[in-house]
Amino acid sequence: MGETITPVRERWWKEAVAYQVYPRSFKDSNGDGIGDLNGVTEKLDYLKDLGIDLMWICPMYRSPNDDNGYDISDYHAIMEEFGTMADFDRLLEETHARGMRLILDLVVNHTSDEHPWFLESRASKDNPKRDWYIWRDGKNGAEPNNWESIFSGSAWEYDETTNQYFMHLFSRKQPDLNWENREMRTAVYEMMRWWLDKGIDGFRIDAISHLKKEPTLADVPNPENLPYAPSMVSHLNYDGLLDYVDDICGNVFNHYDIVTVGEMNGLDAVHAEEWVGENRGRLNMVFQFEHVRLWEPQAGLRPTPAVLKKIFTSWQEALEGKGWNALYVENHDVTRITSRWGDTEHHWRESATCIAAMYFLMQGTPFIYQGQEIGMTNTRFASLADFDDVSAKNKAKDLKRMGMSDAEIIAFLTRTGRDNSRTPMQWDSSPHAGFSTHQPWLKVNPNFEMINVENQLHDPQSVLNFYRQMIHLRKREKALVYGRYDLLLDDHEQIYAYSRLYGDERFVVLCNMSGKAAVWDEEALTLEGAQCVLANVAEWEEGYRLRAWEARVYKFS
Ligand code: TEU
Ligand code: CA
Repeated sequence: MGETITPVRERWWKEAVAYQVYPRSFKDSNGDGIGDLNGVTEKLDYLKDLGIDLMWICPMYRSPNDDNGYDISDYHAIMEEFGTMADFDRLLEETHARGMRLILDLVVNHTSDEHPWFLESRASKDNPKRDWYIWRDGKNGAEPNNWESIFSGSAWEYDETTNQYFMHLFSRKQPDLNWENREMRTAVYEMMRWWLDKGIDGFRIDAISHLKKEPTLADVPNPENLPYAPSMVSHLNYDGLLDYVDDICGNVFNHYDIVTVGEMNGLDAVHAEEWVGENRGRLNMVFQFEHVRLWEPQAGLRPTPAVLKKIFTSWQEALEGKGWNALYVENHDVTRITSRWGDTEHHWRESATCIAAMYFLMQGTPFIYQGQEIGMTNTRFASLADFDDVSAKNKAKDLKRMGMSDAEIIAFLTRTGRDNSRTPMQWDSSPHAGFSTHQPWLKVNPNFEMINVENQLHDPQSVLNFYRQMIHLRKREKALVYGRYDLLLDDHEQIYAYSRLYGDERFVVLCNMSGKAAVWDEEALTLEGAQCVLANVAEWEEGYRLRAWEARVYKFS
């Protein structure tokens, strides 16, 4: 303690609390069972009241919907099911009218195969847009190389018209753009400016780690020995990627007062500063993946506090005084955090709020994914037909081919599937959880009568009210925004504890990440002179003891 702290520059987006909306599942305003933009506008007061300053909305562009909007066929139009451009303009205006900001999802690793650029590109080998995508001849009558798509199967699709294959790292309806092509980049930059000139406040940049491909497109060695898809090794965070990022920033981002967050799978804390260092002039934050580990074999197992401490602390320390980052535990691609790390059976409320305090009060801009603030959980899938996600459907086919039974496949996808976080938002206990008046596009989680916004709004002990209190605490206390992070009780097997130090102020966050009571020694961490400013258990006891999944925040002054 008492060391000098490097001052970090104060910025609105560092003080902001962010919220991610998955529009298809947030709120249906016109009774067709599909969430839409007017539904989001309807709920802006709810978000404002929760304390949200910044909203990231997942793709709402024109799309054939193979990957729920991440396959864009027109960057300048709104998906019909979501509404119109006028609806979007009103959403933006109403967001700004409430003093909140809105960022869009920028999906430029690929387009839809129905995008006019791709239709032209596939038309002939000498089409001017041929080189906007990645085309290759087959090798010995098969795919150009052994890369696998992240959504199963080969990363190449054969196209009869010109007897060549095109690359798709995601679904076969998501052909990858060729970032080596300058004309393509120029067109993409124009599109970005078009939205920024409309007045949006920034972008979350989708799948940015994949923009740069290994130039020789060589086979990946020994794919069967890799813990996950070989594709990820050869085209994830490849050398030269930062040159593309510099080009995007130089041509577009740096000319606007905006916030940018890159989805950066494959980045570790050691290299984080290259991406978000304040002096680098690149991105403001990244969504790193180290704590998510969705695609690793152990997916579904609860990580130990030791592992969480190691990962989070490495990121906090690497960026202290140098750069900023996004904090998150959920999004539309991962399972629900209380199901994944917590204990929905015995300590649902406590574990949901304990995990919240753990990640939210570190240094960085916290993001909340819709429904996380009420402790939504993974759902139940009765049959394979209950899955909607293209990656789940492809995976199911693969597993079936490998000889797995339907029951085994359902169990696997229940544990790992992205549909878990895409079930409709649970607003109240009326039919369809108040999401819609119509049967929703994806089944509502059967626990909606217990877990919903309405039940929690007026219950002071609810997960929702814990989030609200925590958000308002962070807004009051600059130390919780800018203060330095230090890990405490490093070797404790149950408790994740850390402090935030800012000038003379010090906060201590204590989270028992286990289902058993935990004690610690006063010599290791004293609370003398401190005041409890937040707790997830009403009648908390004084002393050096935390109950199962208990979280407390103390202020020293
Ligand atoms: O996800 C991208 C994504 O998950 C990869 O960056 C990741 O590296 C990979 O899945 C495997 O590790 C984004 C969106 O969040 C997701 O919903 C989309 O399906 C995907 O891009 C394609 O646009
Ligand atoms: Ca609708």
